[in-house]
Amino acid sequence: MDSFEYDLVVTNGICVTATDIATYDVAVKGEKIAFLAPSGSLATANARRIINAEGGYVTPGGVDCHVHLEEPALFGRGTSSDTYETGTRSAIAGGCTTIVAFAPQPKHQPSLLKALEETHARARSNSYCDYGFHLLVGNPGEQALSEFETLVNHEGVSSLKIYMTYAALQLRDDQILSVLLKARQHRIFTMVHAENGDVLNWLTDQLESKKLFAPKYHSHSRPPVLEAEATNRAIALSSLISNTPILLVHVSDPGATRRIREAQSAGQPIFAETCPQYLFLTRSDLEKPGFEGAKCVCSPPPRDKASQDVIWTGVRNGTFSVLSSDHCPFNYDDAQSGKMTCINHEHPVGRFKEIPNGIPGIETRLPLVFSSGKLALTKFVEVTSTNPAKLYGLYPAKGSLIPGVSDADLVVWYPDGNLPNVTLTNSMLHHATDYTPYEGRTIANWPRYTILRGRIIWDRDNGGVLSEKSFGRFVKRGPSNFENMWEVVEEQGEFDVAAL
Ligand code: DUC
Ligand code: ZN
Ligand code: ZN
Repeated sequence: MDSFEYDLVVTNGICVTATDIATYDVAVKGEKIAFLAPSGSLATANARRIINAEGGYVTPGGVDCHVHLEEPALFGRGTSSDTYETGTRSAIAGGCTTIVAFAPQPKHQPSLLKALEETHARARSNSYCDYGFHLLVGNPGEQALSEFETLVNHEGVSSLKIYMTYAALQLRDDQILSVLLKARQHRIFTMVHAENGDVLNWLTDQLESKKLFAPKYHSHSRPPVLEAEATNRAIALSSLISNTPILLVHVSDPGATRRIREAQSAGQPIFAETCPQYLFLTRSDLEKPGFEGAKCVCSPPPRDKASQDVIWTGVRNGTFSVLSSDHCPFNYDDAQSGKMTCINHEHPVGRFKEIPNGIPGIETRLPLVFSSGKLALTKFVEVTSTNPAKLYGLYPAKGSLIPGVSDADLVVWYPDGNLPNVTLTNSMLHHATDYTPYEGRTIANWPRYTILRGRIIWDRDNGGVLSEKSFGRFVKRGPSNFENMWEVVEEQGEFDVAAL
């Protein structure tokens, strides 16, 4: 028995939640926030450890609910370059304390539970941060649909993702309807990758017939209308199944954004996510000479500056509830399993259709957005921590600073102006990927400390990563508790085809 009153105190910080900014000291007992006290009142408390925030902001730990780690090669021939170990190490160095990653079900695998078990095996004892899984449904056959109940009631998996593109994953509209119907019955939240796969395959063939293979043609194969069409279709399918809640992931296009806003204004349970690549990159990054543009090949592709502005507005006005990383990394200079697998004698600047889709960003998400100064800090916390926690059934243990209730997951930032501007280089980052698309950007702030369940796991000035890869825990998630989503569904009643 030791005689400390608190395990940790953070004194002299400015606490920010999704609703409030105020100076408080934070007292931690065990893994939970014990209470918030008047600023400075705990500066000499009897605590095992006291952190002086020196006037810096203190935010809830980041919650990133769109992360791909160790996924088998679903996009072309590549293999994701981050394992659970390296991806979550990168997460905590960037202030993220909880992720929800994907458990992919390949088309040849009839069982979702099997896919889940295999993903558990990859993550177990290999995660620096807390984690959960979304099922990535590639084969919604009878067996998979019959397992929804077990997923949500026994496995703590309350969300899934479906794709409207990629041969390996694309679902037909009738399959999407079957998934939405089962998801509605079991209160599972469905994420949708909305791009029209058939149209983009046709456009790709057109480009290839003209010998247009370079990375920049990736964006020609996926023009904005293709995202807007699929978004509209996903919204229509959701409304057909008595307004089953869906979330459009990684939205990049103003047309899609307008359609989402319209559906939301009509009272439909349509939610949306965007990502840093649609706020900080543009099409010109894809158009860099030679193969360089491959570093920014992700889907949908980064758009133009005017689209970026619309997406920023959508984050501010609530069209987008969440801002996730969509961390999906592939090494650049790697002809075995990275971006360069598509380069050969016939295609010296590569072949865009074979470039693995995805970019790294789990560590840079919070620093880029926090430093941009483009969001009120309460909005920053809302879209990067609180809303993802609510949408994916992690709240209020995650995503807030509620005494006695919330886990002591915190980020302590440098006091404004105290950190000389950081020039971002890949060598600073903790992932296992050989580049960052944000190389050379100037960043004004960075997480100084990251704290997970009361333990300091990242101290930028004294040792960097301080924890072990076994400290992260699997979190069983309940149903979404965002804006009474499922109560509203309850009131609407179950789907009845005869009522259509
Ligand atoms: N979709 C994702 O969600 N991540 C990476 C690539 C993709 O198409
Ligand atoms: Zn996607
Ligand atoms: Zn993704």
